[in-house]
Amino acid sequence: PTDLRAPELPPTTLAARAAAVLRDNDTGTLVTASPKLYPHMWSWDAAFIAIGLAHLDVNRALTELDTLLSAQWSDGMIPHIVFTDATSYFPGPDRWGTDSVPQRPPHVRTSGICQPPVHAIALRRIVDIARHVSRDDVELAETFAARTWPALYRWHRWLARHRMSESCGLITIVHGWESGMDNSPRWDAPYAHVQPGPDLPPYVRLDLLGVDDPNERPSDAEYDRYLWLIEQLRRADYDPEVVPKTLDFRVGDVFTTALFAIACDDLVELAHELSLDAPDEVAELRTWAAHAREAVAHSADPDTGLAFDKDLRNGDTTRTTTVAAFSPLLCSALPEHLEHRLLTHLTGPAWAGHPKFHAAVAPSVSPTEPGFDARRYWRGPQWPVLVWLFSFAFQRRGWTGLARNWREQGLRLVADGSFGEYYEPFTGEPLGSTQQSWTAAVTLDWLC
Ligand code: 2M8
Repeated sequence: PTDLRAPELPPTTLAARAAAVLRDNDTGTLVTASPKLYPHMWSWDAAFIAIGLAHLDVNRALTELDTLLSAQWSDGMIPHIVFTDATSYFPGPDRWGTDSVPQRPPHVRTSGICQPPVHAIALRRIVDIARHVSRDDVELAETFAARTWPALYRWHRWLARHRMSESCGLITIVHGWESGMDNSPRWDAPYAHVQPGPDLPPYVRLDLLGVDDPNERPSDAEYDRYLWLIEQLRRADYDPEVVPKTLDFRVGDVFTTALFAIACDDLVELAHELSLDAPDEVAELRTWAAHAREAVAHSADPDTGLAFDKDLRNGDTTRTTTVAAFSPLLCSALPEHLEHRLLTHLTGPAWAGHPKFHAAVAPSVSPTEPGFDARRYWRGPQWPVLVWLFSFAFQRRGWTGLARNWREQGLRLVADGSFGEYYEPFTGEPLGSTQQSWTAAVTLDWLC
């Protein structure tokens, strides 16, 4: 029904509105993920936001990455939240309890886990955008990239050292929040091992105040588990050696691993383009990229190409099909015939080509899957930021027609100008937060 969506805006108006969202959410040195629900900086949101900002002001885009990198822990981890002074989000810095952790830089409060490593992808994209703007902007972006390359390398080294699973090679996550797809059905089986203890300190959820309907968010039982893992992290003093061996949630994540592979490629490319003298580091990045690709390939079903996560507590392959199962397409992990089969499935009627969808892009979970819920967060809705990632990957692969198609359909999704966090796939109704910064950012990248 049309009353669930505002009418489509023409591209110039849409671009102006997207720019206004980024400006309105800008605190000066960081753009919050959204005004009400997420009043802080999130790690992977910041990368996409920086890409959007680059279309408005390259210098401001670089500041965004600088702010994030200035919160990098001394061991290399980029934390998943950099906190502002806002108190309307839970769990805030006190609950994370990272103030006494020696790796955390003293001037800024952060969470104590990470998110998908898309930052090198963003930096390379920003350098590209700058090349289309002006000579001064190229100079700025390249100088910045040369200065921050070592920090991004250290971030990747942290992942390779502490999170590349010895058994399957996938990047290990220790909290669903690290995947960015918090309550995806991918994590239902691994979360079944997480049994909150009686000593879980009490808490009040604030996220439900930021949405129209609590059914668009994770359940209370899920939140108890999320909070219990924070207790376990605190008790392990956020020690990167201890955490991946002891937490009750330990999963090899195919999607994060695929992104790590292409982000390593991008750091290698940047080193070449900028003539950086770092031969050993470049060699390591190549090795990590190759290992990550192998691990993704290994996690793929030999008949369908669908890739599955690995529950590292019991060695189980989690056979839940979500959009993450198409991760091999992001990093070209499969032989051509299998890749073709996987792509046909992704664009076919169970996924992006579902005949009843408002926009022909992949949902987070297909309506044909048992865990599907059209309105609940990472359990069914379409996410513009994921559409961007896939269309961007298609473009890199040289599949330009497909990339253009997903961009057009992505724009159809966001054309109501509300910049929803996610969208109900059949009606196109915006759900979750509105004025979501990364939605505005990818809209700008599509339009500019
Ligand atoms: C969502 O996650 C946060 C926790 O990190 C939350 O629900 O409170 C996810 O969609 C995540 O991927 C995203 O980075 C974050 C901010 O947009 O919100």
